[in-house]
Amino acid sequence: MSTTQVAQPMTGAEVDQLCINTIRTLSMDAVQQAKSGHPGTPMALAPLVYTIWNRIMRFDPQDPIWPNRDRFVLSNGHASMLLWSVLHLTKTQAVNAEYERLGHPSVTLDDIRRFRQLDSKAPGHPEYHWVSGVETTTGPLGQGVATSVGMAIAQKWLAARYNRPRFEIFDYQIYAVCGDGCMMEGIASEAASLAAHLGLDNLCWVYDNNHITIEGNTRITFTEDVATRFLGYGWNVLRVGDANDIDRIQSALEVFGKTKGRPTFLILDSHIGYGSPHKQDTAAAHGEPLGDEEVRLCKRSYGWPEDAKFLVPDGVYEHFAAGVGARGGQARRQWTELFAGYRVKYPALAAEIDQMQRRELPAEWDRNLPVFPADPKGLAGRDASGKVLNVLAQNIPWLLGGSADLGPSNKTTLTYAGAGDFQAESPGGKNLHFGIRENAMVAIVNGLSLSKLRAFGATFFIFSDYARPAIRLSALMELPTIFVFTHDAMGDGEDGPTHQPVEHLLSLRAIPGLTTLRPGDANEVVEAYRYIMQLRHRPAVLALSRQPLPTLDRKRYASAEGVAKGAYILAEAPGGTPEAILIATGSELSLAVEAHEKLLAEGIRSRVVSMPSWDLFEQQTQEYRERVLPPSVKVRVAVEQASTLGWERYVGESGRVIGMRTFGASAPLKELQRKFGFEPDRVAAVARELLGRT
Ligand SMILES: Cc1ncc(C[n+]2csc(CCOP(=O)(O)OP(=O)(O)O)c2C)c(N)n1
Ligand SMILES: [Mg+2]
Repeated sequence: MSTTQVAQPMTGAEVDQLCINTIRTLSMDAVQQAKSGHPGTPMALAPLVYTIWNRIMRFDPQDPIWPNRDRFVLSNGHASMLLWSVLHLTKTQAVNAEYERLGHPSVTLDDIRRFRQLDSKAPGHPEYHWVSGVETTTGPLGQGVATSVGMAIAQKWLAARYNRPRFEIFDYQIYAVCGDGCMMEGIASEAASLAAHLGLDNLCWVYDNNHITIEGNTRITFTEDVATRFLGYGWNVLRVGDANDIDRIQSALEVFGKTKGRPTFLILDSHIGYGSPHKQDTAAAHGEPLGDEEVRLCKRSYGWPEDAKFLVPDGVYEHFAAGVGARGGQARRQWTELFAGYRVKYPALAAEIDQMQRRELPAEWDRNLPVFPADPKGLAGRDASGKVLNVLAQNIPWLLGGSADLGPSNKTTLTYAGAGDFQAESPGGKNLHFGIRENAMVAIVNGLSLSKLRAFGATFFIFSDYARPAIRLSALMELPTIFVFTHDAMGDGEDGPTHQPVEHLLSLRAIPGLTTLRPGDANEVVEAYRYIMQLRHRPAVLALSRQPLPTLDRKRYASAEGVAKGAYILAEAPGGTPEAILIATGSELSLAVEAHEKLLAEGIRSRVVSMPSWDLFEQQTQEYRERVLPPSVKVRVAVEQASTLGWERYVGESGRVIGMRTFGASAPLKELQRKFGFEPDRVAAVARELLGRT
């Protein structure tokens, strides 16, 4: 048979099969051409993805960011060819970062031919922000399913706030597909437990139960009873015993659609590498090309032209257009009409939805932000943060979030009247309770953000380690998420080294695109939030103190507005030409100021640079950076209760870093400050020593 001679299908079943086999063969061909990738799972799950997309989902390929679309998450991101195939076959349109439709397809056949190659819109794993129609970046197993829980929470919250009688503005569903890997990852368990607790009946996970992972059959690693586990969480558990039975799959998905009060877990028994005579049901089908000969044999088993490559037979595009295209298009048009009526009746709410979709802030979002008067006793970073968050959350209706069971410690609880708790029976609440689930928390915050809510998550800074994988994805996805991490150094003294971060600042500073801020007093906290809130495509981390920090006298020292530049001259040397520069962040800022005053009294001209954010400072012009840290001033001392690594770039060869080279210890903070040298006298002494004035 030549490539064009596929017989016109006669029956509905035949055309279904033709579409499914197109997904399979595109996937095999792309992997073969790239000489890398994962063919087996797309071959097995093509019927599932076909059924979800073409029979069930309300998704309009013409407008992949229509707010009320159903969401599809491919948590087993290695099977990305499933997504590239279906985005291509549905002719899903491209959208840019400003949410404008570009008038060309998101994934072309050429992209698929160039699967995994530079600049192809068919990369190795699904990448949000790179390919339109991808709802979230996946690849690190477990992240996708956990993120889908955030999407489901978002839908519930949006419905609670915006739906009105006869105006169901938000009623979409979330589908996530996952494999054994996702099921084994702990993050999925955290997320599944919370999803059931919250009764998220808008959420369906389909588990590809193929008994295969990279090292072989799961009998060597994974023998738990997954169904019982999910029943235990409180999910509605369904099973379809044959991944090729699309009618059964459809029925199961329809049961999901009718299930109230709990999420649905559909176990789908499948055969990895389905149709491959030598590789089906083996780990070999997971992550390597099948080989030319095996590809030919697979195509033969599908009744496909054996030598055809990247073939989309006649009728396939049309069938997707008649399925998801027609259904999604109609749903979107109806919604657009509904929303026009809503806009007339509820203009203020409609305006909120518009702003949220564009990641804009409402007018006067920063009104009533506090200004803290000078106070030597001062305020803890976390307390200042709590006050600011409570103001912002009242000004910005769609700002919400919570903590991993540390709300009272993180001071992230929204306490104003009407803030409310998000629970199954109160889905309009703005206080989320993540429980002790830091891993899932951040993925869920990502899911909220992908749904255009402005979301924050909080825990102790030390446990950012548990949250890091999803923070990284947040940066990779360019999401404006907010992470509030308190107890940022040795401030919780007696808790000891298990609770005292050392390497965490450096490790977060190393994540590209993530803005990390460690404000030095209450007014710097305000300015940090002011900066963060205006971010549209970048996540931010706030590292905040547990203990009170003196509120600096901003009449004597520079305004805290300098925070937005990452570093600024807080206290200047008399005459403006310093002999020494003291650089500090967070709780060490007031130490540096005290040391500066001591040096001044001795006639030593020092300058204090407050440096809450390396990342923001690096974004400034060279001129500004050299004004703050003039290259000619070699005597520099940096003070930070964290790993010293990296500070060389600011203190230079002849500077000195007062920081942590070991873990902390369990003792009252004062003793720790003495033991580890975080005292004004020591800072002054180091400066004197470097100046040769001992
Ligand atoms: C967190 C994480 N660990 C490891 C990997 C590497 N990895 C990619 S796929 C895979 C096996 C996944 O098995 P399964 O989910 O059953 O996928 P299947 O082969 O059945 O498609 C592994 C270990 C990963 N992507 N993410
Ligand atoms: Mg598997």
